[in-house]
Formats: sequence, structure tokens, C-alpha cells
Amino acid sequence: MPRVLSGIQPSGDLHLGNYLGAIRSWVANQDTDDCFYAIVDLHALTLDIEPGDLRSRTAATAVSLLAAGLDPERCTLFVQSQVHEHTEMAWLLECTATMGELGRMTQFKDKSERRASVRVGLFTYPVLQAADILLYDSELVPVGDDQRQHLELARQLAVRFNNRFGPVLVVPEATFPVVGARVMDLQHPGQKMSKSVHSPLGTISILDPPQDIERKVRRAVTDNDGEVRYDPRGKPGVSNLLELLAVSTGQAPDVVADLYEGYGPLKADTAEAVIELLRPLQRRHASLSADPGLVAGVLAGGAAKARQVAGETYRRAASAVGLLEPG
Ligand code: AQP
Repeated sequence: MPRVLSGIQPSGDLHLGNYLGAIRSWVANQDTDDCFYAIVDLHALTLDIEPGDLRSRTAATAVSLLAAGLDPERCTLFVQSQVHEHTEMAWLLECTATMGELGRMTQFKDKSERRASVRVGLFTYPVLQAADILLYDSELVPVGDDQRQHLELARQLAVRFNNRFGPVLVVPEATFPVVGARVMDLQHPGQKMSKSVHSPLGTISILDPPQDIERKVRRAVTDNDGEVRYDPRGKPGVSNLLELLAVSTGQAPDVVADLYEGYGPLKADTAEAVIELLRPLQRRHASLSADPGLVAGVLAGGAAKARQVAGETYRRAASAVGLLEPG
């Protein structure tokens, strides 16, 4: 079975971009691959977050992932900080990476632009992300389109490490969904739907009640020409709605476009399709939330399994660079 690794930040509740861009593939991969999925809490420390919030959102993210369809019998779900090899491996890779290549990361540029003081962790976190991936000898990494550049960095660091120290690391391939790889903000269709941009009407949470989904889609920004056509560059708002409708109903966006003549019916059907897509997930979320002990058990079991694999890879890498065996 190919090994798969992917991660998500502990936002607590996921948005539709996370779900369609990544988590749906995670769920599907459980049937065919050996899957490791990490809640990357160390990444959350790169921005301001209250300690109590971090703890509760980490647990809430696990509940959302289980509600979305992850099954601890068929995948390993764990919290990054509970596997200490992630930070150790990140150091080995930081000593391989250059300032120039990290400075070119567009997510760093975007996120640092919005703040007066930029933390070192925000600059180096793509290396920690590379460590997350490379520790699991993962061949495939299912992510949304926004992670393309970080995945390329992970590949480059693995190749460079292997060239210098021998064939220690597996060089991973990123995989992207055909539709839904980049879900756009409903109010600002030029930018991706995102948890860190304050856009309450532009972002659909997977736990939003039906009336909120209906309202957000109805008020989604489109354009003035009234023509329903799939054209992500020329008509980003309409195309985003078409993608949401298409991916929720298992069709192609340009085929769906032919069925509509006006924005009103397109919006009504899109809202309905998203509500139906999320309904079973919201039902599972309600029943999982009633059993708080369950998640702690799942995460403890996941960390133990993850440590076995990560520990083995880290020992190989540490030995290759010349570190002594632990005393
Ligand atoms: N808008 C999106 N469309 C498609 N896929 C997306 N992903 C995120 N946003 C979209 C994918 O979701 C996975 C987990 O994301 P994450 O929350 O850990 O990472 P992120 O990219 O930091 O998510 P956000 O909400 O966009 O946060 P910020 O604002 O901090 O950047 C990843 O596979 C990602 O591709």
C-alpha cells in the first residue's frame, strides 16, 4: 500500500475549502493507502493563539475530521506535537534549506505582509512541514492547490539531503483534487477561502446551519453580465459557485453551467447541494461531540503508531548526518 501523509492546522472547525481541497481525498484514500493524518498544532504557534484555545481547537479539529469520515481503524490520526521527531527532523532539514528559498514562499510573503513583527517560526514553518511529510516515507501528499509551493520545497529538501548524505528520504508527490483544489472566498472570489482572513460571509464552515449556508451563497459576489459560464479567470465568482455545485453533485463545472440561465437558480441549487453534502457530516459531528473520551483515545493510539514510523526515519536521518546514537 502506498504511504500517504497530510496535515491540517488545528482551526477547530473546518471550512469548505479544507473539506473539498483536502479532507475528502483523505477519506477516500483510507480504502487504498496506508494513511497518516496529522493535526499540526506546532504550526499554529507561528501566529497568535491563546494556549486554552489551542488545546480546545486541537480536540475540536479531531472531532471534525472523524465527523468528515476519517476512521481510526483505517488511518492513523495524530497530533504533531505528540511525536517529538517532527521538531528534531525539522532541525536537520533547516540545516539543509537556504534563506533565499524560504523567502520565496508566497504564503510567508502574504502572512508577513499583514503584521508589524514577523516571527522566525512563520519563516521556517515550511521546513517543519517538510519534516512532517518526510518522516513518514510518504509517497503521496493529498493537499489543496495553495500547498503546491510548500510541497515542491519538501521535495527539493529531500533530494538535497539524499544527494549529500545518501538515499535516506523518500521524495514525495503532491496530489490535488480535479475540482475543488482551490475553493474561493464567496465575497472575494479572487482569493482562496481561508480561516485567517476575516470574511464571515465569504467562508462556509462545515458546521454552518443550513440557513447560514443558504444566506452566504445567496449573497455571494458574482458579476453584472448575468451569463452562467465556467471561466475561472473571467468570471471567478460564478465559476466558484459552479465548482461548488459540481463537486457536491459529482459533475463537471462546465457541464453544470449549461443547465443554468440566471444567477438566482444557480445560487439556490448550489446552496442546496452544499447543505446536502454537509448534512451527514453534521449529524456525525453531533453524535461524536457527545463522547469526549473517544477523541483522546483515538489521538493517543494514533501518536503511538506515528512514533514508530517517525522514530525509525529520524534515526536513519540522524545517523546519516553523523549524530551519535542516543546514549
Ligand atoms: N480555499 C481552499 N481551497 C482548497 N483547499 C484548501 N485548503 C485550505 N484552504 C483551501 C487545504 O486544506 C488543507 C488544510 O489546510 P490548513 O488549514 O492546515 O492550511 P491552510 O492552507 O493554512 O488553511 P487556511 O484556512 O487557508 O489557513 P490560512 O489562512 O492560515 O492559510 C490543506 O491541504 C490546504 O491545501
